[in-house]
Amino acid sequence: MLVAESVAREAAELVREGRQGDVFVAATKTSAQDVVTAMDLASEALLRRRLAELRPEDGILGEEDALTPSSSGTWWVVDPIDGTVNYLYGLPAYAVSVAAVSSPDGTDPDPATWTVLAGCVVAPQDGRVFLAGRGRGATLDGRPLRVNDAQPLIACLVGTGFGYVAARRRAQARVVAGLLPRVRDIRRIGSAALDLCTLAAGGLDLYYERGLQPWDLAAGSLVAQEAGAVVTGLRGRPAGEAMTVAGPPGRVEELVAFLEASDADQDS
Ligand code: LIP
Repeated sequence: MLVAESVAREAAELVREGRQGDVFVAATKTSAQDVVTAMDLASEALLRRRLAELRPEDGILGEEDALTPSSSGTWWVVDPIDGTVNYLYGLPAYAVSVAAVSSPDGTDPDPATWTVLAGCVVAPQDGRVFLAGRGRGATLDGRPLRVNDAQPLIACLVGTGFGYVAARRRAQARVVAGLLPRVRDIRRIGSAALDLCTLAAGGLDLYYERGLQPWDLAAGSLVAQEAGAVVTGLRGRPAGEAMTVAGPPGRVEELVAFLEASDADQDS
């Protein structure tokens, strides 16, 4: 936990300072809307450098650079800026996310099989620090976190997000259109890490999203679980790229059932 918090804070300070000036798009990925800024690259370079110094035997899986191998069975899964579009537009909902995970028999880190050991999500704009250790609870700025008690679905504030590719967004629009009349309201924060941490802090009742990458999910999923949330996929599968659903036991099942019936894990 100490290493996760230390390096996440360092990268968050770099990212915060970088927002004082102009922010430019350095590259795009899956579509013209899927942007990378120079600060994404600088933040991940800092995270990789510091983790190599502090934990040289561990591997690193990051959003912007290649997987580095692990000789310890532990990997660091990092998102240098989660919520890059918000960062580009100067909107406050972006975060640095750092998690330590172990994989069975040294296989590469995969949300379907990994065990998240520690996670830290730092919101550079306002300095919030979300921190969790496996079996050690979750905190926001040192204060314990607990998810909201299960509410009837119609009373639930539900977070979600949308992909960068038009075909997926069309399918996601169909799903959210069916859900909206069934819930209190929808919030689209723009950072999966902050969605999961906001759920842990009681700012959302439920969260779901299709298309999360390992680095979007790793730290925030542990913060949510350690705050009492169930974090899962659909059809008995673990949370991952196909679908991630999070919420209190006794309510999350109803959202899972709706998403399964809506084929929300498909792009058709
Ligand atoms: C973002 C996710 C968010 C999703 C966005 C984007 P990025 O990650 O955290 O949940 O809705 O489309 O994928 O690209 O800012 O690291």
